[in-house]
Amino acid sequence: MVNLDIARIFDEIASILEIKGENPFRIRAYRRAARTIETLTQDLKVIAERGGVSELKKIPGIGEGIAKKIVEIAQTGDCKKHRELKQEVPAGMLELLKIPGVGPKTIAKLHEELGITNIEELEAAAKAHKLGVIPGLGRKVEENILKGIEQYRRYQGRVLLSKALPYAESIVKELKKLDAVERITIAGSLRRMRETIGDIDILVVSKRPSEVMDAFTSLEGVEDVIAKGDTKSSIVLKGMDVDLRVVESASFGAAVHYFTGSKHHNIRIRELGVKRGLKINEYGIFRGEERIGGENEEDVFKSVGLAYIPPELREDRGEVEAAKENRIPKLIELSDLRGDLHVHTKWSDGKNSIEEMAKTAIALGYEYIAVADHSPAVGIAGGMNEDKLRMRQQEIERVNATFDNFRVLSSTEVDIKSDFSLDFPDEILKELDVVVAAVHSKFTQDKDTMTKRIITAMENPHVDIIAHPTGRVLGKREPYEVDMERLMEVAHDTGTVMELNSFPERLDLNDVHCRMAKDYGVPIAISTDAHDAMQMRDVIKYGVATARRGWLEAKDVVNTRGLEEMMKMLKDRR
Ligand code: DGT
Ligand code: CA
Ligand code: CA
Repeated sequence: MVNLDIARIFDEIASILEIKGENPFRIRAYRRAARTIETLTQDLKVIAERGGVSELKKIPGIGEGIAKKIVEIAQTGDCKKHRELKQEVPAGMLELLKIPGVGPKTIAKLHEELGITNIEELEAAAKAHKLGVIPGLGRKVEENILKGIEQYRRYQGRVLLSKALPYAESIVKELKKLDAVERITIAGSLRRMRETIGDIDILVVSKRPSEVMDAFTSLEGVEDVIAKGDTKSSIVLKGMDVDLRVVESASFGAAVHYFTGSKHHNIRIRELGVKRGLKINEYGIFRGEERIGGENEEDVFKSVGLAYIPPELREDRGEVEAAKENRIPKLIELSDLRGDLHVHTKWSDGKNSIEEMAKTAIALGYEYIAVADHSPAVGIAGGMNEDKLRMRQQEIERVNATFDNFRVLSSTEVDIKSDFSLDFPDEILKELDVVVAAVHSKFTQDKDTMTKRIITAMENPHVDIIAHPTGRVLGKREPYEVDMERLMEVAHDTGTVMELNSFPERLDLNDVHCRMAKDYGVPIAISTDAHDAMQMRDVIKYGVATARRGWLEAKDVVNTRGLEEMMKMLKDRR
């Protein structure tokens, strides 16, 4: 149980209470606790084990009742209240909560007025225009619900990379402890670092598979064992399906290649094999009946005359052709990064001070960060007014005076307003080291308007970077409509950098857009948008993974440069 799991339990308790129309104060208490826990920098389980209820109660937003539940969850991995509540509402109604734009209040209303208890009933009612007449809902809501259902179905069964990766890594760590495990690796879409993952695939070499399978199916947190055999077992863990395959040593490389996929990539490789009279499958590389290779993954590529292709590129998007002609890029790595050009501090909605963010950045080996606190229009995010901005400048200077080889750059994430204007005047923007501009409102403007809105920002000579250029939030908000090719043209012409926001639910630009940027010669800033120091450390790997999937090399990314060269790239307007 990690903090996020505990927060999820309290959120679900709050939602069920809300569906049932219970006391709003209790509901709010659970929600507040969930928000607190989500952003907590220490491990709740550790606190609960060390200090019990009394220490937990010291955390703001956590009262006696909730503290007790945290102790219960820490000790038993389960919460009785949560389990009981879940039995009081139909499972289908709880599933409705996962539809973007449908909250507990709406669910309660839909149930009361129309007796709706699941997605199918909701969809039918919306299509028959029965929701429009319910007070407080209306036609617009009806439309949004239908869109939400469609979106939910598209993501159904898939989880974010950032959810799957830590669990997969901990499974690998556990199984590695077994003597029976000779080699082990993650495969599938997770190894390719796709932004969402259908199921986790793990491969093991062992001469004693039943021992491995026993350990696998009895891992802590296993919710269900779907299949258990000597070569393959499947479990459900934290709501995710996990497949484990045990193969023999001589097949390992071939199996890793096969189960890493993608399927389309595999088909291309197999076809190349056929042309050379080879049979390539998950057991090895064969000429007739004879196995001629397959112990290591490299064998597969060599056997068909290709250079090694990194997993992130294996989507049949031209990587086979590139490998044939020795044009596989030298993909960017985490260690290439020398700074972060988009972080928040306490001066807007961040949790850490400038100094704390700087020290963490130094520990990461960075040479600079740009503190890009929000502008006034983003009120809910504690946007700074001009006075606050000036006060912050003094603190930046004070902090910078304490460092020799590190620089805090003063920056803002200035809002691009729906009337195309920027939320700070030019006189303010020109004083800042770095200006990051982004859209935070009116996501529904039409494509031409939105494109023009962002282009207008790019044309402002003070704007250096466009943050999260499509505004998407995976599974929650679709990207707004925008002409990406046009944006790339203008970014190129104006010398504007495009951000790759590393937040796992954003990854915006996405992999395909990154590659488009490279084709247009538009540099990318891989930034975290971190709201605390831990995030700055933890989410950057998802940005780098997406950049790799977008074929980016270190030279395509501005923040692989040292301070001076990076600033020169930002300021060199064409
Ligand atoms: P996911 O789990 O939906 O995120 O995506 P993957 O790519 O992990 O797909 P999965 O788990 O169904 O299968 C793992 C890999 O196994 C897949 O990437 C390629 C390989 N594979 C599965 N089925 C086939 C197939 O019918 N033909 C070929 N050539 N490869 C397959
Ligand atoms: Ca998979
Ligand atoms: Ca699978």
